[in-house]
Amino acid sequence: MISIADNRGVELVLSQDVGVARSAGTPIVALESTIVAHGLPWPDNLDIAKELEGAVRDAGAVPATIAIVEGRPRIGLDAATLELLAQDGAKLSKAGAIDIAVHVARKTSAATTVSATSVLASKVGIRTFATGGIGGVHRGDSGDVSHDLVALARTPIAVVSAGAKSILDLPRTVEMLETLGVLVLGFNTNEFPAFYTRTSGIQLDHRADTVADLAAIIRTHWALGGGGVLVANPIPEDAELDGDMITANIESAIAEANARDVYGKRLTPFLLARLAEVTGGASIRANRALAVGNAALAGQLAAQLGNAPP
Ligand code: PSU
Ligand code: MN
Repeated sequence: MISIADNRGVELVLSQDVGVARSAGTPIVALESTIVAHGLPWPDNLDIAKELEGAVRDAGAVPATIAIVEGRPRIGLDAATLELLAQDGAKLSKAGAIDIAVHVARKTSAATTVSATSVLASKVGIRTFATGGIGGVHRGDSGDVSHDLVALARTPIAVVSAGAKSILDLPRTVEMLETLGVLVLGFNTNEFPAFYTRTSGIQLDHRADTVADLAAIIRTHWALGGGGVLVANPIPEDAELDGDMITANIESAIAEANARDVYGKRLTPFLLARLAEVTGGASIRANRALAVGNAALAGQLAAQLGNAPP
């Protein structure tokens, strides 16, 4: 492990692989740990975490799964730490960008969401990040809007995502991305993908059909001082779920969350677990396929964007 301090003195720990890649200029792709700890059940979560890292490697980039371990932000995890995170996931805290300081100061551990992962990745010069689906505006009028959106707006990183989880209010999520100034690029699609399905009926302003076109736009966006970019990559066709089936199950899962008064950080993991149960694991298979697709695309994109200079 290689320990570095950022310019304000917060210690960040790079895995050997990531440290070498950073010095050599090999492209690095960040991966989040909340999807492993809280988004998917053991032991599938460990298999999927490894598969995501493999998909990044196959594309010629180096994966950096990010988490906070005993107060130290870790950029790239060794096999034993990844396994622990997957196995003890349910007991672990879920940290958004807002929560990082609490864990660092108190030397506690947490899985990192899209917001926390983006912020930490960006601190070490990583420009590309693959996830399943970002957080967004929750349905109903609870006022629950994931910090992922605000953090993305502020952080110059390209996040490859299968749209946003369809448990959310997708039209409001897309509007909020625009309000905050997050550039959304559909990859081979005109529509914002709905995680388990390729389409949502929501038209996007911009579409790119090649990785080179994506990279050219993203580089220009950053040259103009822009922040986060969301690359919306639909689930592969052969893994897509039936829209009516998943919509009905999502609605019943949300009704159950409301009846049991589940809200805040616990809401997303609760809904994902409920969906896995009622679909007999189909939602997990879909989640896996889309996340692996995103990791592969992020690997190719990182090869063109490179890392920020160390
Ligand atoms: N994508 C998935 N599964 C997940 C998540 C994303 O396929 O579990 C996680 C991400 O870490 C995302 C978080 O940042 O859910 C959003 O949580 P919240 O809605 O509480 O902000
Ligand atoms: Mn929330």
